[in-house]
Amino acid sequence: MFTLDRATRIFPETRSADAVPAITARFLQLSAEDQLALIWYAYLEMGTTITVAAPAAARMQFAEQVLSQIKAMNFAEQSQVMCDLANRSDTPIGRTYAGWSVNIKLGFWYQLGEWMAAGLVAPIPEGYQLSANASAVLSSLKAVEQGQQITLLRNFVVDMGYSPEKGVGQRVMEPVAPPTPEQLRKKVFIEGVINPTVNSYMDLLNANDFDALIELFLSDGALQPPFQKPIVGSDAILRFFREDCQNLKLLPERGYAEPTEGGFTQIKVTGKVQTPWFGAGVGMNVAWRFLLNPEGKIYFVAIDLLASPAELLKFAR
Ligand code: ECH
Ligand code: GLY
Ligand code: GLY
Ligand code: GLY
Repeated sequence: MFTLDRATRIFPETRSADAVPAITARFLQLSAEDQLALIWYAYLEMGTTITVAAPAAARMQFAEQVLSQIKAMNFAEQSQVMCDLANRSDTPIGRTYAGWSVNIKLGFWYQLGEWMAAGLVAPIPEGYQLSANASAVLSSLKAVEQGQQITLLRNFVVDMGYSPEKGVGQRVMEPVAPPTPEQLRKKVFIEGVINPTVNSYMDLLNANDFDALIELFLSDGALQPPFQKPIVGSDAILRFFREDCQNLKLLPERGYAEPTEGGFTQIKVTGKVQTPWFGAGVGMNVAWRFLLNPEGKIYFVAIDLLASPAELLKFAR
């Protein structure tokens, strides 16, 4: 029978973007000042080719109090707050920050970035010199695909702040919007795969219909996001969908299905994903690796950020 550990190893030829964890590890060795400056330069440079969407107001209300507190500080204090976040120091703001969902964290930094550009929040000092290591990390970041660049920026932001024990404490997340009405939903077409579970997975996630989506999973099923450990059990997966997966656009292109042991079916699909932050501006190349039980329920699905576009066409086991 399949164990979770074995399930994670289906389609072992799939090559994910190793550059992301490698660059993240090097980034984490840098000083807080270098980290902030590096992100600023990377963010400015990205802004010349892609546009980040302003966060929805519903999201910003959760960060508002901390943001106004920071806005009222002098430049030295503001720089200190930002360094404390990068250093993961134990401060009240660091603790509040750690309890926010990914999108609130991103919205918070989006606002600080706007204020830095407008001169309302301490800028990166003019003429700041990145250390040699930081320059090298920045060059590596600039050299990878845009989908990998935004994944790196997102990782950097997620890792900041202070959390005593990861995952403990109440999560602060934006409200879950109602799913897309039936008549406005679109259906995906996946070349080479005709599987009702896989098609429903894509269509329901695209419609933000998380309550129906979770019914496709076994109660002890698992979902593994890119570069993360599997999220196990339908309660935890549903929480993840509601907290982190609103308004994604899944654009699967092609796939390959085959029976495997115990009456299970393994299916690999490749295609693109868009995040609401960048819309059609960035298409991330991804693979979904599904393992379905004999009744067609999802026992496991991994989402991999692919190493290169060439991976979109690889379907060998
Ligand atoms: C400034 C300088 C000081 C320090 C900082 C600054 C601000 C930085 C800012 C950064 C903003 C970055 C953003 C990044 C967004 C990235 C989004 C990504 C989304 C990927 C989603 C994927 C979804 C995959 C999934 C699929 C499934 O089937 C299941 C669910 C799931 C400059 C001030 C910090 C503002 C906005 C990478 C791949 C397909 C697994 C989710
Ligand atoms: N190949 C799409 C990207 O740059 O992410
Ligand atoms: N946190 C996933 C996204 O919307 O980009
Ligand atoms: N602006 C990105 C979002 O609303 O998710």
